[in-house]
Amino acid sequence: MSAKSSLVVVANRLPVDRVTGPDGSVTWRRSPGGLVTAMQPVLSTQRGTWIGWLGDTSPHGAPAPEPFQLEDFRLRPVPLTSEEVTRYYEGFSNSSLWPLYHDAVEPALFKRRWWDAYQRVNQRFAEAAAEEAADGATVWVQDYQLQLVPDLLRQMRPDLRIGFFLHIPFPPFELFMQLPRRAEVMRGLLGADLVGFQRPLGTRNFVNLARHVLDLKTHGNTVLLEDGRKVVADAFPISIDVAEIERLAQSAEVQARAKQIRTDLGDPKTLILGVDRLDYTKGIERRFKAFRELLSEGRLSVPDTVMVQVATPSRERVEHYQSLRNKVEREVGRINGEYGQVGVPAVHYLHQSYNRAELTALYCAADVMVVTPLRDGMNLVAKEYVAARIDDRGTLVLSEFAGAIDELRQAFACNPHDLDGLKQTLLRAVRAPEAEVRRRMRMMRRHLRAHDVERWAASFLTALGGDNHTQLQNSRF
Ligand code: GDG
Repeated sequence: MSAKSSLVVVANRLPVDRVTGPDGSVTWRRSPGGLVTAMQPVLSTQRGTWIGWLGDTSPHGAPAPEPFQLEDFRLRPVPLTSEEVTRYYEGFSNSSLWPLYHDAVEPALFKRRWWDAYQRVNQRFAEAAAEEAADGATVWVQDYQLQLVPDLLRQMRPDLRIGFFLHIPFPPFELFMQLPRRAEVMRGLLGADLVGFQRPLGTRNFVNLARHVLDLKTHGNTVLLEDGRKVVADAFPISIDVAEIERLAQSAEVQARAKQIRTDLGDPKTLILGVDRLDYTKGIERRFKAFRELLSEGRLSVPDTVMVQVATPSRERVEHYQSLRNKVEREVGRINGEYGQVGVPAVHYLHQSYNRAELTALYCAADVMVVTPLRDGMNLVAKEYVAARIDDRGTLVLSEFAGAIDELRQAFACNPHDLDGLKQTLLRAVRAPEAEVRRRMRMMRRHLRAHDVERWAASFLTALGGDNHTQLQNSRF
């Protein structure tokens, strides 16, 4: 066995984007993202390895691409066939687990062959981790696509410290019990020493389910397994690279671009912004409906107020996402048809991906940011918007169903299911007096600066590795 790294990160995707040269040659560039930024310092000091999929497909039985070095990282690709992408990724992960874990806002679909692929692919990731990890190493497994990895890995390598972090909500008993393979999923997660969630609610749901699905003893946040091993569950709210966003927001280019965006929009009094992956959990339709009703009642009007909605393309081969796109685009057409003017649409809808600088310029240009998910693990967009507001201006309308609401207490909180309430909140955010706007934004920025993504990673790894942690567990029984 080639035991190498004292820290291994296992995630569905490697943190790289494919770059195709003019001659057709393929190279890889580090993709921007909070997780990779947070992990970089620890990975580089600990000869770390990141295991994940490159995002392409390989023919069945083809040899796995060789591990490679990218900047400070060692990357170990895990190959997937196109059938596995369909069944493991688009199927079980994104058509069964994703909707079920998000309050079943769309019905979760289950197919037995999806589960078989999910198991097979989780086994492959676990084997790769077992090969890469040094004796007694720490392995940190990420997210819902890989919930079986902790236990599979523990069976192969009982010497490892294994952590798992779930980026999305962990559902309550009533929903989780629908999962045909609920016991296997719980067993998979319980292979970890530490299971992390975004919110305390996820922790509570998990500990409850360990009791009810597997009949295990629990004490506070700790689950006691039959063999005496203890698993701790806890909340570790994820964050963003605050310094990086502030640096972008301070740059002359981004500031000039923010001005230009407002000019291009006809210098509206109020620019309302939404930025989301085009996903049915994000409540995009709810906010359009609220905006349309406010326009129809004359409480907002074009061209004084315009809305920009970035809807980044996502999971386009999954059926729920295709029908969502149709519904959203029909609604945009309806709003613009009824309330737009020549040269001034009411909603500027952008079904495209942008670079970080352009996103930051949009955050800086906005007066009101609307983040209205029906359920969301955290929502980093809300945090990025706050970090970008180095001028202490701009208001944030934030759903009570996003994990971020626990920390961004000065946002204008809304229940996106309550349309009248959402309209009221949106109006309050549009009309908030400047002194109040600044006070709210200042407090949220202060919180974020003290709680960035580096701190998140450090607190998880400390909890996973620290002796204190083990002592704490032992003292509870
Ligand atoms: C999952 C959980 C949890 C968006 N459009 C573009 C772009 N983005 C970036 C945003 C932000 C990220 O994507 C989206 O993060 P969110 O947190 O908002 O949502 P999910 O993708 O659903 O993430 C979520 C998160 O994991 C982390 O744990 O917060 O609850 O669902 O960073 O800026 N980035 C670029 N171009 C775009 O067009 N470059």
